[in-house]
Amino acid sequence: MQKIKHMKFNTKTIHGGQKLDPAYGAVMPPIYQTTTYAQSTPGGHKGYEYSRTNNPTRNALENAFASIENGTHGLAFGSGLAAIDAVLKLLEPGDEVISTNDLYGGSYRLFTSIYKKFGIKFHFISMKDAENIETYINKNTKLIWVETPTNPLLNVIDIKACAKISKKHQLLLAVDNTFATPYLQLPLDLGADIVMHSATKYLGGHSDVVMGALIVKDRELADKLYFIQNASGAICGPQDSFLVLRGIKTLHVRMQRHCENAKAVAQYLSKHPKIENVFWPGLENHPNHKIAKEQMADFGGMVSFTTKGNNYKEAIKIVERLKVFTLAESLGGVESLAGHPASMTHASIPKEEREKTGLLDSLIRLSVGIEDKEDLIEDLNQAIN
Ligand code: P1T
Repeated sequence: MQKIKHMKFNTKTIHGGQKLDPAYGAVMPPIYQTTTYAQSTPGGHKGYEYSRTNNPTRNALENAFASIENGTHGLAFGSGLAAIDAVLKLLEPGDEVISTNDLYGGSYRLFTSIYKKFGIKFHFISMKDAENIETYINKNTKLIWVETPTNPLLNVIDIKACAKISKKHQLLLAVDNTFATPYLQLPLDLGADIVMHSATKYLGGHSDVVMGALIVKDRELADKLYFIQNASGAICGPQDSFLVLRGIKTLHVRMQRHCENAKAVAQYLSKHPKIENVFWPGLENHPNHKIAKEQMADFGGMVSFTTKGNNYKEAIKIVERLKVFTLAESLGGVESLAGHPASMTHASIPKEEREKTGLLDSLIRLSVGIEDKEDLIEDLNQAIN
């Protein structure tokens, strides 16, 4: 039995969807490291048959996912890309997808290198103005794929406006909520049908797990996705489920500090004479600052910037000189990371495509951690100067 019915967000991160352990009263769900479950007679079991289909530790996490995103059903996968893959398996050859043109390079690679050859057509478009989506809708369109804020340029897309369009044309709207997390924005409340996460990032929060999540609020859609999850089998293990469940319990306190530190870093970079552009939705000159203010509770922990004159070599030198920030792929952990998207996370997008969206060779992406902000700024200062 769920502890209490109507919880506020911070309470949900700790208790949402959780049941007290009936066996010994363990406060955390046990790690059910088991493949299979004894049956007294064929089909005579306690709700669990085989751990690809269902596992109590994974279920505890999936219930937490559903709770924090205001959904009714959560599903955990072996990676963020496995979660996206499950959504795409809802489609059939001939179907069309309209996607944000600025998105994680691995999502782009999955769309173009795997699903294109199965006859799915993708339109990568700017959604800074959501009305642009309607231009690309035809009778084959089935799915709108939105990442907001986008990786790595931190564009913000109006989810409510996208939902209005998806509902008008009876399309599915999926939102990759990895950068924002439910602490900052709740896409299902804004009208989305599917929320997706690379739980590897802020939900896990400690750079020790690779995992994906889907959350929905419709029974029929949930059943289709559960079928795909079981039939394709890209699940995560019980140990990883436990770790991400533990991570979620501090999501709200971590996010608060990520946002506070990112604000200080973005303000510092904005004033630096060697920096050309700073991308952070909380800056008043951010092109979608107004939408960000409306749909997000704060502006997140990711900050990107370019050097003056789009100087590639200078950007590489900066990331190499950093000492507190670690040069590494990924984001959303407690420690600060820096990346060079053009040669790292977004290298799978052709250069011409990258540059069309503004992803320049001098772009540096920071995942601002929860260290002392003074140390982070001092580190950036020594690396840039
Ligand atoms: O890495 P994985 O858990 O499979 O998640 C893929 C993914 C999906 N969506 C977004 C917005 C992401 O940022 C990612 C993964 N991103 C990185 C590894 C990165 O460094 O940007």
